[in-house]
Amino acid sequence: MSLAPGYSFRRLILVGLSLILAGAAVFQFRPSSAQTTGPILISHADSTRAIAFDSVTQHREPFNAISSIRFGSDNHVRVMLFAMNLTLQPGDNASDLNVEAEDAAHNVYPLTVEYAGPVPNQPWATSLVVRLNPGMDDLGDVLLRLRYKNLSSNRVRVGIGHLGGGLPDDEGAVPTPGSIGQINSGATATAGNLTVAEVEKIISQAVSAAASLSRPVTVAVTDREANVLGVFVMTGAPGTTTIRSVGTLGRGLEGTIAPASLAAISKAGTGSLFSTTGNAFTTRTAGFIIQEHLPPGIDFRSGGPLYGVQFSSLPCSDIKMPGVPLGLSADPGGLPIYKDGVAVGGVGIEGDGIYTVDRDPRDDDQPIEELIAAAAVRGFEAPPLIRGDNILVDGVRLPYSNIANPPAPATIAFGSLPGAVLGAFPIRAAQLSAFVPANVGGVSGEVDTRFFPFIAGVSPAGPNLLSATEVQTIIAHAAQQSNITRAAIRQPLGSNARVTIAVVDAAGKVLGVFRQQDAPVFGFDVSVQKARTAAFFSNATAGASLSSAGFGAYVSRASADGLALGGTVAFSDRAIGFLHRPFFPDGINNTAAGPFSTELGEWSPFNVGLQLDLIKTNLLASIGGAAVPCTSIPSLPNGIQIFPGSIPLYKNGVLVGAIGISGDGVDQDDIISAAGGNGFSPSAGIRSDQCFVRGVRLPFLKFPRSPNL
Ligand SMILES: [Ca+2]
Ligand SMILES: [Ca+2]
Repeated sequence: MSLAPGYSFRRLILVGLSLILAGAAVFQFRPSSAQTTGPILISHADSTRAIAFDSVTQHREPFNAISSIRFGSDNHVRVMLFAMNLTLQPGDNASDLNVEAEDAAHNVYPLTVEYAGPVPNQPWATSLVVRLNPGMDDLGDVLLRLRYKNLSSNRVRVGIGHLGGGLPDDEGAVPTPGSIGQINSGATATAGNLTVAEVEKIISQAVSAAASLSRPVTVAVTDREANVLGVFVMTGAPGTTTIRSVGTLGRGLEGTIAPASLAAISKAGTGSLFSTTGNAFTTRTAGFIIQEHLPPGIDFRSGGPLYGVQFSSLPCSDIKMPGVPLGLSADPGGLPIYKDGVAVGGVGIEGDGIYTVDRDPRDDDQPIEELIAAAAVRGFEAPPLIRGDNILVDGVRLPYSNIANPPAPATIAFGSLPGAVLGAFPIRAAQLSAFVPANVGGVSGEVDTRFFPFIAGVSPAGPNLLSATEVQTIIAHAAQQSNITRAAIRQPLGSNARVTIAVVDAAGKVLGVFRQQDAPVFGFDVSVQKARTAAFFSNATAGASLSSAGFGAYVSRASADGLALGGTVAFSDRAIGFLHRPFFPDGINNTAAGPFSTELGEWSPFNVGLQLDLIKTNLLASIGGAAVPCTSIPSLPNGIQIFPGSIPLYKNGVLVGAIGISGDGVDQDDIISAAGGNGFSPSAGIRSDQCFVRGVRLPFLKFPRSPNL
């Protein structure tokens, strides 16, 4: 290996980028072309410590000035730093930049800048490779300053030899994450930054493409958190769509007729809620990961990792408000919207009269709705690196969109488009975010103030309640584990997971929710669903609650499989999901369904079994405008979830609640659940993996191999 110029800079830059983006959920920063203010060296969100790592080994600080291994023509160590507000004038290059380090004794070390270049897809950020001075021994913290001509940056802190010591921060020094302070503006932050003009442009591009194809459709645009920013109905567009996949017509939601506008909103919202600066997913991606096999159609493979996610962020939810009308969508034709590499919303197209799931990922079908959605997002595309088709799950490449070359007819002016804006959904800009910045356990993130500060549980009554301090500890431990867990669904490779962490008490009351910076928003609702599912099924009242709510048939089926649902078993969501598949064991063809699932003959993603049956009545009522919880069971107000990422919590052998995690791969969600629940775990003897159903051991948790960064 040699440190030739350009050595893997792109990969290194992208590793650093993921760190920068810890502070970049809400911002818009445009460097001026004529630079008059100094550059800004980027720090972590909660300190003046630099975002920095060894440019060869990618190790983080502390750094030694001299490498024990000779990678190139010398053994000096190079460190990668990042700057904002730095625009080199034509003809200038790295040699016009200087970095100096000052130690505790006020010795100043000039450092050579060997490389300066833009960060891919982040034109506001510059990456720098700086060669350390061999005279820098075990100094502890030094303060680094960047100079460009007569302009000087802030100073950031880096540990040489060891962390700590060094000079105090400069007077007035503040953290400088990729945000210029707007990250701290709290309640004034918006859910992405789409403007009215941009919403109109996206709709115009969609409608112009649809008109050129003579296919009138309904177009919806949503912001980062799935607030509707406008719905446009073309003249002649079908007013309704029919929910239909495999399975028996009339069962579950199969055959249900829904307004096309609500389908379009659900598709746009899915693009919004699934996508981040680290991954861009579409409704086609969603359809791939919710079916009875992964990949769909491949026998003897277990179900999709997000099996059941379609029934989350529902309009009846008490957590994600507003929800998406039909839940998350798997009907191709919903794409995320990006600006400068940042996820800012989604667009959804409905117009073919069917709301479905792609059952065959092999045929490269190009549905009209997906063609039009791809035309809509021209100029707002997701960065190629983070698209679903650059993300592999268990070695399987996820789909993104089947449209490589969207139609691009001349764009008709918004005011001349054939059709009208739907009165209920006028055009508007990105809405206020439901989240405000917060830091838990040293980890940056966001909270909904309804669920922060964290509170104590109220169930079960008695001495074993979770205290607010314990909830804080549990969530902090989970966040700290997530920060060191290698992400499954984020680019660049080597990023850490970003998840939402929820803790509930034994009756499903939310005690706290913390969303890591840039965690996908769908996990907000799902993390609570997962926690409530573990608490509910592990509770002594589970069977009785289901029976009294009219779902006794499922209790009987569980009983026939030897499961009493009476509080003697600690059920993780991985276990409940395993019992809620149309095959038992999961994915094994020619077997009977699990006790909570529809049998395969009438099964579909719209007729899954208990999960849907619990919510069906109230979901349909809420789509019609009723203000009702998703189920009639008080401890399950936003329904249950049936893919992994939660465990029940115990004190002194008493069930006190559960923790739920959502946002990355499900094995990652499991290990983060376990870390959060450490000290409150069920005793080994009552875990679900001590149970056998039809001779098969149930799972409890599954961790990723070599999980940590
Ligand atoms: Ca459709
Ligand atoms: Ca297909």
